[in-house]
Amino acid sequence: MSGGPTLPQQRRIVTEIPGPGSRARLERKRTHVADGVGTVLPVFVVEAGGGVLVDVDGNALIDLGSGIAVTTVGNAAPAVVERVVAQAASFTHTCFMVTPYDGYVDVCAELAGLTPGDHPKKSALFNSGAEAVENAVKVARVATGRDAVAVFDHAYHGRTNLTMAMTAKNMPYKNGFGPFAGEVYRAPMSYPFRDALSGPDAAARAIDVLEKQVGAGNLACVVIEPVQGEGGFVVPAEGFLPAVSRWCTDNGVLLVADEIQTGFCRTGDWFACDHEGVVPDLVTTAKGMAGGLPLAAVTGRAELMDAVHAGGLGGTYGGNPVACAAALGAIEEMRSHDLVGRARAVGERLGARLRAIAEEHDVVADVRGRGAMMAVELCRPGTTEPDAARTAAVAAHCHAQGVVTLTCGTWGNVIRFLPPLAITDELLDEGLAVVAEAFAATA
Ligand code: PLZ
Repeated sequence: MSGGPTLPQQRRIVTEIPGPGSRARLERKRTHVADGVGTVLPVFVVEAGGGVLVDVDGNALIDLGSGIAVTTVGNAAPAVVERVVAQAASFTHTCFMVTPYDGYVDVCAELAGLTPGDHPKKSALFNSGAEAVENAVKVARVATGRDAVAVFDHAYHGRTNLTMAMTAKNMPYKNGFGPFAGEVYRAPMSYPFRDALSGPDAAARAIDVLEKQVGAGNLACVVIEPVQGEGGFVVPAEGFLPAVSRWCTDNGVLLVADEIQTGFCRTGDWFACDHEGVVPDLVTTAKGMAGGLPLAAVTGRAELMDAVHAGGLGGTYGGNPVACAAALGAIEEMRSHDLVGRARAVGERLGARLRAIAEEHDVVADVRGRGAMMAVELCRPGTTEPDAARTAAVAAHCHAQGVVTLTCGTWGNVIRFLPPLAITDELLDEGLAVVAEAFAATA
């Protein structure tokens, strides 16, 4: 068995989904895995490559979710596999805080070059997105000497205690898990479909809340996803991010861009902030950066990153050598296959198909996104009333037909598309044909 791009890039359904092999394993999962850990589509995967997942029953599924925006370079991408195998064979761990190695420093050097802005930058590496966000807040608090953290409606920043406080949605992320970390304040987001405000007007509304309810002088940082992920692929109106950024600069508040979902080519730029030329003080990255291995980073202005005392940042596994090798492989794939350009092309294809679906089905109230990060929001026709039931039905139909789609949104009424950028046009078209069929079948 071998995954990677040698795997035939075709959908093949040979049993019902999930098939008998997956159903038997699901029983085992119920016995041994905590019920709190859910699964979107319970087929057990045995190999994967490019834009295809193969399950234990021999079904080949089209992946339009990239394991939540992770396998941007494709599953089991050659440069990732090659470097991971070589690194694992030479050494798997030393702990960078004990005895360092090149891979960690190489990743930090890449991050300095790739993230927005050409000022001197430094990075620290971690295991997960949530951990990166936590550390960005730590850096911002030490660098500014202030406590308060501003986040936005619909935000998602993780599941740890501080990041739960920063995440907006109660179910399933926060319910019963409090008390949450203090000094986290929420401002209204620019959400053009729902507020019809211009970017500058939405920024003025958010800034007014922060000035009146928190006070600029108390704020260490404003943390924002430049395009929101879990919250519903909300793209702020043009001018919103630049205005928030300017206000931060004028008030000594650090702007932290959470690019964990948007970063590394996903939106058709290296980073979503690049689209409007916004240069954040700190950037958090994870997901797509390392082609499937757990790696995350905080990258920021050198003087801010260096405000933290020696030993103040770290962790046993942060910047693990195998994960760093994977990141260097993933970045190599992004460059050699021009995945920034590919994300734009995938976005055009996706956008055209989704707009065609919207023409035919008035339950689709909004089509939005950027690059290979596109979504449809479903509402009761002619209203902005969320239709989560129809959303779930469309997704379930896609799953039964072997197309992995993900939902998101505060009201659970958004279907998001974030295919691996290694997906072929044919496979993408076939996946989207199934999505169109799903809208018709659930009408
Ligand atoms: N910030 C913008 O998208 C992770 C979460 C899935 P971790 N999003 C997927 C789930 O249900 O747990 C995410 C993100 C943004 C932070 C995170 C957190 O990243 O690597 O999951 O901790």
